[in-house]
Amino acid sequence: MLRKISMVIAAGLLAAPLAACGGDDSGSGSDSGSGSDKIVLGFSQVGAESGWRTANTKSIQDSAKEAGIELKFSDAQQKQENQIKAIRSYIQQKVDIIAFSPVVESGWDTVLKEAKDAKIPVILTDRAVDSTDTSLYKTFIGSDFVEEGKKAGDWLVKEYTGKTETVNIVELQGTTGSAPANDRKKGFGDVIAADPKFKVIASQTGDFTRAKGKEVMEAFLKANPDIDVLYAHNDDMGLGAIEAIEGAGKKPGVDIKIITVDAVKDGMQALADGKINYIVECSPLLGPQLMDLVEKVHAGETVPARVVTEETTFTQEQAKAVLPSRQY
Ligand code: GYE
Repeated sequence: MLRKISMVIAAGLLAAPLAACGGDDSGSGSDSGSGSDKIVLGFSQVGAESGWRTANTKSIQDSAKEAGIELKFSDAQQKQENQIKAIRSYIQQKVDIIAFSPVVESGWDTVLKEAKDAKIPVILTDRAVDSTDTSLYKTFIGSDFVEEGKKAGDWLVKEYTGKTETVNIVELQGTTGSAPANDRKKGFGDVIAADPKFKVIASQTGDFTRAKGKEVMEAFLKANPDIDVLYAHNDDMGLGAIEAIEGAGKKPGVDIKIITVDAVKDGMQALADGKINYIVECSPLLGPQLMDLVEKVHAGETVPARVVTEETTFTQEQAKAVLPSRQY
């Protein structure tokens, strides 16, 4: 009993910081339980760490508006504890559906069980959880990150076909413990393992941010005079690393070849400018499909357990061609 009361108080206290982070975005003034027949969706976003994330947030907010779904939105600033608090607050507010992009893969079972007990369906977007009980969520919509890592590795293998010298690779990993960091590392590693000339000489997290990407690349450059390739798990870290490479008097894209993932506008511009060599696309425009799933789940329809986003890859020439019409 005591626990229950303190939880309610904690949830009440939470309402203020949630609102301060952009909070309820619907502007409609209606809330759950007020008799409005709008579907109320509570969405817990990872943060605002990258261009990808900004585009993803916009896609979700725009498409909720378009679909007439009331969106309660909160930004967890890349902290799992904030996401858990937000989810608990949505449970307490009795939203119709909860969707979230889990910052890391592990540690969700308890809060997901709480949502299930409250009979609030959960949809995972963008990133996966490692819960073995798949009844804890209805569906998972997002990219195949292992496949993205493989595509990055495939390009490298092709680029160095016929060459025998060692290729020294440094890797900037995404947020530690996140699905895209784990899977992009794995997919890439599996492909390049087929040829011993590829050597990953340093691999560290840059937390998916530009600032961290720059900082870690500076350290890589100091410790390793002979870097041939940078594989960055997203464009933002790659863009930060470009600054570090230029700062060290080297030419990104030429002295050090760069492969990144995402294909946001700034990344595509650097690719077109010859500073990045190859980008594996990861689409952040998940909003329309998410709203579609929200409506179906709310109506009690069966939805596929997994919805995989379709995506492509870009060379420098392809980037030049598509840049003018790029949405994000
Ligand atoms: O690649 C990165 C972002 O989860 C797919 O998160 C997403 C990743 C994306 O910070 O830029």
